[in-house]
Amino acid sequence: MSKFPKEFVFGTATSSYQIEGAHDQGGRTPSIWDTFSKTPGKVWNGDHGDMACDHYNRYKEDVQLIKELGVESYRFSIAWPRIFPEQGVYNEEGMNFYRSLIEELKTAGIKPVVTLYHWDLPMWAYNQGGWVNRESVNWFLEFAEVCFRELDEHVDSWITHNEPWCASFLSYHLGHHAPGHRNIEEGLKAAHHILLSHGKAVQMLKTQFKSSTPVGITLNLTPVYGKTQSANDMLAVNNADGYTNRWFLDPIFKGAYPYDMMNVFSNYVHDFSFIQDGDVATIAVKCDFFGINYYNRSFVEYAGSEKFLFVDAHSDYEKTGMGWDVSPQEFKELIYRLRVDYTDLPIIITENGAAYDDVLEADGSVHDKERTAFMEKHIKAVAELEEEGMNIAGYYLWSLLDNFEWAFGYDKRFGIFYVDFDTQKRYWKDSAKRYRDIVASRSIEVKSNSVTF
Ligand code: GBH
Repeated sequence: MSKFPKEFVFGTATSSYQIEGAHDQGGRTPSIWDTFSKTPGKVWNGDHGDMACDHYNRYKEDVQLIKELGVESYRFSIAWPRIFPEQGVYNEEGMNFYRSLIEELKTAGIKPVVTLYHWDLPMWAYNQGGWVNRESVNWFLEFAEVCFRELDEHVDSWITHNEPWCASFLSYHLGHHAPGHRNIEEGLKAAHHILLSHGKAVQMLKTQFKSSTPVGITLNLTPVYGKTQSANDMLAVNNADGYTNRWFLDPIFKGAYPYDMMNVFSNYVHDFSFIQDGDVATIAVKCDFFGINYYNRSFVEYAGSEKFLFVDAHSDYEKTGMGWDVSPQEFKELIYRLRVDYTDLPIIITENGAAYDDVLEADGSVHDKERTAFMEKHIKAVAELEEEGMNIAGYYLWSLLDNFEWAFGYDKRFGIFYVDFDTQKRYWKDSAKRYRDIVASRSIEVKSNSVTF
């Protein structure tokens, strides 16, 4: 049995567009996700976030669920178009929603961890080029400034950005996420401006506001493994690792983009002048913790020089409902590597979880065995990392509620609470009960036979 230390924080996480709904309430204007999800063919079944979990109107009920779950902390994000519905126009009513939410959390004894940007870029910003335009750094700073000014004294930790890889490459290069562009130069520019806005926001919080609230950034990291040990497959591994992990880790922790990837990208992009002198030093600003969202390892192979960098290979691992490899051992290996190659900052697992096809029984129960086992394996891995001195400061389960799973709409359920999207009723899944027990005992004992270490 593994015990968690007193200071270790258990939590659960969500994001604004995925749960809030109320798309036209409180002065909010559309974000790129409103537009993208209403563009035919972009999101499964034509789903969108107009209603989502209606959390904007039901946040009190949801805070009660978090309280009953017994976790110490809740991570959520702020919808930028609620705060600045138009460029330069601050909307107090939007801010009031987050003030009320935070007040409710505090009353329930739950620590708010706030992400500034979890992908809902206002359309007014997109209409001027979005993250591809270097001006986006200033737009973001204006947004960050009012959030810091209004909320800093009530917030436990700030996260500037959630998963810059998704907000840039997946959105502007691969086109799977809003705004759905397919242009590598745009992807690189978006990534750079997002990282730069992170560095500048951290500087602003620390110098202008003289705040001591811990601040960090969250990356999605995917440890990469090759189908074989052949030189070609190892090249694919290096490319995949460079594309998904190092392009973000290196500027943040080493103050330089990885030269090998710069070289690879220069086959596609010929002008890197968007990376200006001094930018990378700003990106490398010292933070107080490092956030990681961990879902799966990736398994790749080389597919010929005409293909882009690498392709996904078939792996015989057990899969989640997303088709992602269940890979807690690789999660541990990722942390070891970060400790050797990158940072000794406290690491917070700001997301970990899994989607499965859940069945709501007539009596209101949901027996989500697989999700429960997934959660146990990963929490056990965290406990072991803790015991090995890896300095993991917290673990946030993704997600509190079934919600709008981006390009997959409502088809994929990540919640530990089941949401009936017709009635908006919430139900405890078995995984939520198990998580409640783990948090209450602050220890993990894995009973299920399917869990092996
Ligand atoms: C997170 O992103 C988001 O922060 C959150 O909003 C979202 O709901 C949640 O995860 C669940 O998806 O094809 O095997 O290479 C997830 C980031 C990045 C995880 C890409 C899976 C690649 C899978 N994802 N990654 S694979």
